[in-house]
Amino acid sequence: MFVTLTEYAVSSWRGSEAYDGLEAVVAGIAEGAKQIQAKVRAAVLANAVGATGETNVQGEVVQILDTFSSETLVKTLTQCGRVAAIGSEEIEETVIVGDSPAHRYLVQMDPLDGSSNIDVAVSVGSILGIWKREAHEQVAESTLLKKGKDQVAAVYTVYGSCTVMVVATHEGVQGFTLDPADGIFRRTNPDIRIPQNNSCYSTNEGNFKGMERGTQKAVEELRNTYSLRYAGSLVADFHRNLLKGGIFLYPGTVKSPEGKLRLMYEANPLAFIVEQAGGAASSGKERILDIQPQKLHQRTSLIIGNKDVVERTVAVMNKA
Ligand code: AHM
Ligand code: MG
Repeated sequence: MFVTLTEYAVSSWRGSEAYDGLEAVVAGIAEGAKQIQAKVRAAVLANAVGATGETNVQGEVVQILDTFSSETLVKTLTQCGRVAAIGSEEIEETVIVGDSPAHRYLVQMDPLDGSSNIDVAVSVGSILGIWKREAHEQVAESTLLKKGKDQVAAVYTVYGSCTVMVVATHEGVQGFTLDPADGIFRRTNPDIRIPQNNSCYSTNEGNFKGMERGTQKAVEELRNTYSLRYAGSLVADFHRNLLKGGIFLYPGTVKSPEGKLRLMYEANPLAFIVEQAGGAASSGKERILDIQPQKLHQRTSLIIGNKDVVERTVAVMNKA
């Protein structure tokens, strides 16, 4: 029999000082994810695909489903009663929820990753990093600017051929699948460890010409060694590499040295998860989890996956 997400959360976290209230936060994410995956699957028939006509804080086109996903998770995380503040890719300012002693957690999220794949039936997902608020710590935007290594948990979901939810704490990484028969997440992938036999690399080869020479050499080496797999949704590429072994890189280019991906709600949560699963994540200059954030929406170059391959790739990048 499969352990349900609720059973896992209750047996692992209830009554523990380190994870007090995390059960409610993860239940809030699970509820939001269920609503988002239903909306994603019904979107074309419900005429809910396409752009809203607005651009987000990154200057990127906002899709109707981006806005729906952000509003849904803000609502379910607010209702869970344990979240003090939320940072969202789709919202410029920090959302302040509450500052009572019960509001112990801070969440940073990319509510719907893989925007360019929303309308074409390719996997998308949500990415969330969870930090703890110190008792009596004031809740403001700066409160959310904590290093990735201070996360207490991280979660991502994939809305693909099935809906999965991966939850990591310092106790390890657990994978759950939504049972369409009754809407319950059941644990299908206990204690995930990234397999040692790295088999693929994932990067946007179309950016090759714009890369630094060292990065080009690293990509050439990967190209000559592994199969290329690139969906164009970070969360989907990451999930495959986590389960099968692999490296994902979205490095900076000469024109955009910081790359495209966002530190607080893309790189940090996935870096926490990959490290808990035995892998590694680097910006090319330092460990992702050690970066001191300066602002909510800052970008970073990201190299993430099997530890040995990440280390070798970063070494080649920096040799030239
Ligand atoms: P998004 O959060 O707006 O969807 O953008 C991030 C996405 C990642 O999911 C993916 O890895 C990357 O952008 C793909 O970018 P590109 O099309 O430049 O390869
Ligand atoms: Mg994204």
